[in-house]
Parts: sequence; C-alpha cells; structure tokens
Amino acid sequence: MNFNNRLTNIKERYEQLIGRANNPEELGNGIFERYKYPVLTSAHVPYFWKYDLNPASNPVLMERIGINAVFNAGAIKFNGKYLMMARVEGNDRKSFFAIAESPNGVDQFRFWDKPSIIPHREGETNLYDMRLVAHEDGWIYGVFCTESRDSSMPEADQSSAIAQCGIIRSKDLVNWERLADFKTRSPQQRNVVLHPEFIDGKYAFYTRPQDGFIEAGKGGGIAFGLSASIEHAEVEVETVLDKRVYHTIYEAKNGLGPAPIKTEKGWLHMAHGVRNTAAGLRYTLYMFMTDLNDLTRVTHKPAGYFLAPEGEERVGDVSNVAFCNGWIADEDGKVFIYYASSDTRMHVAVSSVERLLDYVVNTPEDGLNSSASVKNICNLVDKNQAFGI
Ligand code: M1P
Repeated sequence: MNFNNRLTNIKERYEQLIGRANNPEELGNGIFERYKYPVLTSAHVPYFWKYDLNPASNPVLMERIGINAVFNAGAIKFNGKYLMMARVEGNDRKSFFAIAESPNGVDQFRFWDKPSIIPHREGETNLYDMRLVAHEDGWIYGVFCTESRDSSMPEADQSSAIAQCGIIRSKDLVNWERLADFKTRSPQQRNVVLHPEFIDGKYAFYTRPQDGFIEAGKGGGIAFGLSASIEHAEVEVETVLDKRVYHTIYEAKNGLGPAPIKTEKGWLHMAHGVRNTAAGLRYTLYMFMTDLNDLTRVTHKPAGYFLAPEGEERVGDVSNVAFCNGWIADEDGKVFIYYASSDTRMHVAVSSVERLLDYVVNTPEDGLNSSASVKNICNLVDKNQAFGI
C-alpha cells in the first residue's frame, strides 16, 4: 500500500473509532449501567502523535512513537464538555497526561492536539493517576503520583521506586503551574486526593500512607489530613478513616478514587480495594459515605465491591484490575463513573446521585464472616415472601 492510501486508511479508522456511538447495557444491576465500548483506548490517541506524516522522511508511513495504553483518567466537566485527563503510557513505559473531551460523556472522546505539559522535577521518571478537582478557592487542581528511582537501592536493583505526590493548578487546563510536592511523613504516597472545600480554613487531603512501593506494610488505609498551605502542602498527621480489614476486598490495600461528591446526606466516595489471590492482586471498586461535617466519620459502607472487572475488562497489562480516579456529577444528578480496566483502557458506567445514595445507604454492611452473609440473604428472602416468590 502506498503512503497516501495508508494515510487515508489510518485517518478513516481513527475517525470511525472516535465517532462510534456508545450504548448502555440493557439490564444491568440497577445501580449503574456499563456502556458497551471502552471510551478511551490506545487507538484513540491521535495518529499525528505516532506517525511522521512527511513522505520524504517516512516513506512507508511507519509508527515512530508507540502508545501502549490509556487508563486511570481524572475527570471534570469544563465549559460544558466532559473531560478526562488520562494516564497515557508509551511503548517506552513512561506515563504522561493528556486530555480528551466529549460532548456527552459517553462517546466521541477526542484527545486535544498535544499531551499536557507538566513542569518536570529533576529525578522524576514517571507521572500518573491524576485526580482533578475544582476547589472552592477558584483553581482547578491536579493531584497525581510521581515516581522516581529509589537511590538507596544498589545498582543491581533497577526496579525499586519511590512514589510521592505532585500538585499542579490551572484555570484553563492548558497552562499548568507546578506547586511544591506534597509532604507527609509516609515513605511512599499514592492515591492522594484534594477535598473540594476548605475545612477549618485549611486545604484537606485524603492520603494513602504506605511502607513499600507495592505493599502497604504497617501503613495503608485511606487517611485524611489538613494543610494550611496549598503552595507548600504538608500534612503532618494522617488520620486513617477507612482501614484495611481482614478477609475483605480491601484486605491488602485500598486507596481513594476521585474527590468525593457532596450530597444532602453526606460525601459519596469511590475507592479501590485490593486483595491477594493465587493469580495475583485483584483490584475492585467500592463505595462509602462520610459525614457532611466530620469527614473522618464513615456513616455508610456497603459490603463488598461496587464494580469489578468483567469480560474483556479482566485482561490487560495488569489483569484483574478495576481502577477509578475520575467521575463527573452533572447538574441533573447524573453521575458518569470513569473507570479503567486492567491498566489498559477506559470505560464509563452511568448512575445518578439518587441511585448511588440508595446503594450506599441500603446495601447491607460487611458482616465479616460467611454466616453473616447468609443471614443477610435469608433476611431478604423472608421479606420477599410477601411479594410472591
Ligand atoms: O496496577 C494496578 C494499580 O496499581 C497502583 O495502585 P495502588 O497504589 O493502589 O496499588 C497504581 O500504580 C495504579 O496506577 C495501578 O492502576
């Protein structure tokens, strides 16, 4: 195929993919509807990020820069558009951020012309998992994970890394000001989230203190702390509000997803829980609600997972992973939950604040043993006798 035919085909396929309509599943579980197609994949990355389009320097039109995956996106509604700031990972294993926008939140996500430019810090090797939040101070903040080589390790160890948290802010999502990195006492820090409102006049953060890069060690749990400054954010005391618990879906570790949604009954939270299995770590999403005034008090927490990887979602670069760090609550109460599957692609599930509150308030809590789970089912069956089972 000659250069021009190949380019025409590449462009046509790209436009077909971006323009493909997405539809909700028919029955679902009543809590949310998954949409049929992933909303962002490596194939959604513009061809002009990958190909040199000059026939003189690239006569057979081969890819010059490969993109491996698009996942773990932060999300925000901005100027009436649904935006995801995705973790894009190149074939070179480096992650970076790029914004894609859609007119309706469920399809037609198109990346902006270039990836986001985030000011670089010496020693940093990787950036990922953005949480976007429109803070009541008027800025849009991006809180993300920074990774660098653990220089205390011997030369032979080229894997050990240190995860910490970076903070950027913007008014237009194009020009980003980088603030001082977030400080805590924890040797490793991932899944940091900025709360959208001031608490006692301070900036409030959710953290996930952890001893090792992968393992929680003595640390772990979703914690909360306050910082007087955002330009030099520092949390000295991390109070764990949602800890790891034996024999649950968050027994190995957990971490908060996006910033919580404020409702009249409390703050709705989405998080991921991790358990270990013979096949490796399994990541699922779960929800809980905290008190409107005391953000460290969990008022409701359904048992088990809210969403787990299903079908093709189960397989990818890191299989058996569902991860969410972005959702958008619309003015009419509709909630777009953007989740990644297996560190490979992005999906959307749609619900509403009303349905999520119903789910969080009325789903039985975890009784922490098999007998309690059976009791919950029997109670439901007994109640259902009156309805003709
Ligand atoms: O590979 C699964 C996830 O692992 C990490 O999450 P956590 O810190 O909770 O273990 C992150 O690297 C995340 O990006 C990744 O999706």
